[in-house]
Amino acid sequence: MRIAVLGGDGFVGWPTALHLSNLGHDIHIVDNLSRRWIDTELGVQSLTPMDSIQERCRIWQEQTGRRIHFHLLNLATEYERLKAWLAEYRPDAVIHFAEQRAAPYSMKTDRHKVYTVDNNINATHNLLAALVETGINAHLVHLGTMGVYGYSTVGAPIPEGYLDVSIDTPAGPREQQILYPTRPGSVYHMTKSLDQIMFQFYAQNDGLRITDLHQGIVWGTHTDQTRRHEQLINRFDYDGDYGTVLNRFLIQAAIGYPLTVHGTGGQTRAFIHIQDSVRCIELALNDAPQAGERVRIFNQMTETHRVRDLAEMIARLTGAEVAYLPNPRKEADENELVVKNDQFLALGLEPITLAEGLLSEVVEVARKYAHRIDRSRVPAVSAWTRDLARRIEHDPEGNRLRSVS
Ligand code: USQ
Repeated sequence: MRIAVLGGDGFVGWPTALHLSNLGHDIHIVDNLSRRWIDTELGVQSLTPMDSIQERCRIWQEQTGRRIHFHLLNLATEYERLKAWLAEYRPDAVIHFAEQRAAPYSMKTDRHKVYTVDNNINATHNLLAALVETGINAHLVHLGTMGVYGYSTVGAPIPEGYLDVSIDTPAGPREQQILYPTRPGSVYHMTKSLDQIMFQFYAQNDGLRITDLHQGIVWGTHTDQTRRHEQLINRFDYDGDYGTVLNRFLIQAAIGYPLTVHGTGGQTRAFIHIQDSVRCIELALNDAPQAGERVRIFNQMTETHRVRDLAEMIARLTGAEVAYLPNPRKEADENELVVKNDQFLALGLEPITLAEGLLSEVVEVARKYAHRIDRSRVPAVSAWTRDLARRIEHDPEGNRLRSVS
């Protein structure tokens, strides 16, 4: 297949491009390199040293003989170029990762909220309009998030996208399936909730073939392909805005930094290893809906964990100290979370779970590149409201946070 990987320079996009190229697909990365620019804005860098996207593609070709093409294009602002690109390259499938993906970044200031909405909503809508206009009938696979559901199960497992409801009508109860009601917890998660509505409309109105993957928190850094060469290494975010919880705990353990649990750590979240993430995308690509079908939704996660249990497990493994900090986010202190993921299991996914070996691999990567870590960028300083911001005064090492925010 000819596959466009939009956002193919990012944390999941890059290993996905390699995984699919390795399977023999013709891969075209389309990216505006905004994630690299955000690193510059924030004054942080990936823990792992990343080469330019062109250099990464060159090394991949040298290693495997397979070519990955790169196209510099901004989906959100260059609609005509996007349309022309699709008309010229006519991909069979489009994988859409090209969105600002960090909840804390989306909540930093009003400017970051506006940027996240402008970028994510325009990117998705431009893509949908351009797919209709060019009539190329490509299967669109979108990286959504488990966060569209909110994180409360109200006692029942979270289904894969659609909820069975019974509505009282004058003629008696009527059964229906509706999109699971969204309950985003950040501006970023809100954009993914809005994406769902756009997908529903374009599938119903124009017969676009769309799969939406509601992914949990990705952990790990290497996949089989990124391990092949030092310069194919994946990015690894450790900072308070882009670093995600399990990977952050692992690097914190590696550098002797207290594990930064927000609040009581009673938050339960869904997780998936990066290797499973790329495998799920392959499985979803091979299971495309037909034109006229509703959006196919998968829960792309393999297990759920409570934040404090993860911290305590890593503390046991590594001897790290655990710090319980005021939570900068507005979120439930404690929640139960049960999630269905039957569809990927039925397609043959064999989940990688939190095995000690894979956890230690991340700690080893972190130790190797520890000299690249700026400790002052480890604390999470983006607060969801002004009131919460007032509570975030010191980092776990006792330094005043205002000096680094
Ligand atoms: N947390 C800590 N300590 C930290 C960092 C986070 O206790 O140092 C807590 C947070 O307060 C939150 C939980 O861990 O309760 C998860 O935070 P996170 O930063 O790991 O994940 P999140 O902000 O939800 O976002 C990440 C990805 C996003 C993806 C989402 C999937 O950045 O792109 O959509 O995970 S999900 O969480 O299932 O919605």
